[in-house]
Amino acid sequence: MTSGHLACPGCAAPLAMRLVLKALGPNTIVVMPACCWSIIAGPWPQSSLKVPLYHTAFETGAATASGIRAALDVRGESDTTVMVWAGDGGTFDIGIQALSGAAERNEDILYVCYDNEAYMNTGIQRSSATPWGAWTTTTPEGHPEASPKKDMLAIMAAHRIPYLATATVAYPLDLIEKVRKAHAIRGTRFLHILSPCPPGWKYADEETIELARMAVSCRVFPLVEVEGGQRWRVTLDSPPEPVAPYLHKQGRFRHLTEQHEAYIQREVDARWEMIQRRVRESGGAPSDWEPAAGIDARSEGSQAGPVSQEFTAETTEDAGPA
Ligand SMILES: Cc1ncc(C[n+]2csc(CCOP(=O)(O)OP(=O)(O)O)c2C)c(N)n1
Ligand code: SF4
Ligand SMILES: [Mg+2]
Repeated sequence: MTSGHLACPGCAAPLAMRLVLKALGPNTIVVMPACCWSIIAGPWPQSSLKVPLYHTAFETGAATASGIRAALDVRGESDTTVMVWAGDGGTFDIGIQALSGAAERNEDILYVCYDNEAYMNTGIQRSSATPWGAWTTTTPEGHPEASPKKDMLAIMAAHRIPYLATATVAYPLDLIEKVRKAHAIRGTRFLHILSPCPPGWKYADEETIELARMAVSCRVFPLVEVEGGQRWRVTLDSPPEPVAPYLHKQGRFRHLTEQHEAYIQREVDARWEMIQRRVRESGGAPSDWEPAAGIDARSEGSQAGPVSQEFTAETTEDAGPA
């Protein structure tokens, strides 16, 4: 990736791409459904990406990548990485059918979702990755997001793909290490990168890295990896910070009351406990980690129920300090 991209100032998404490509190297083909990055790359031939970039329809990221993979295999080019680079809308919502199909077939692709928690390219509409209580243009003040963020990690783990992980731009070494692991594995690999967006989340441009760091430290976005759908590991842990300061930094949450914040804190704590349970069930941090041998590297996984509650009057009344 070169300079000259077209992202807004402070956008985390170009940094995420630069780190991922640094770890993957030039023998990479990028498949990109419609998203902010379709614009960020810039128009050909001035694209800021110096690897082949295939712009594709919104719902077809994983299907297009599967086809390119098959064509490369016919040509004997098995070393080329085929990477889908999609937003949360293109992954959690409209692209999930193609993604689920590819994961179930264990296609030999790397799927990266950079998650800015809304449809940013078209003007900040909510997606199923938008967190509960957040403002967007389709969940305006008075009617904030009423569903919990879809648990994509659990959904992908249930597909028992060889490798999946969460990462964010505030921890570049953790991110690069995960991409390297994914690169060494064949089969479907999924990387979920939290990607703060200043205009969408409504914060100052220079606070992107700090917000990404806070999302991890308050456990809104834990850094984990899952091997074979079964072996869960937290890759970065520290004493938890409260969620409220993270919320207060973002204009999209400014309408929330203390009760709402307390409710979000309880949801975050409950999800963290679910992740801890999975880590314990899978025997804790695997010390004998080895790249999976190949596309048959599947194993049985465990499943847990989602954590959810409607944004209702009852929620507001019930909510209180945990
Ligand atoms: C089938 C279809 N519906 C709608 C659109 C319009 N569209 C283009 S980008 C986009 C938003 C993508 O959101 P997301 O995947 O989260 O990526 P972001 O823009 O946030 O980076 C939408 C709705 C489209 N291109 N194709
Ligand atoms: S709208 Fe957000 S995600 Fe899109 S380019 Fe701007 S800062 Fe990045
Ligand atoms: Mg998005």
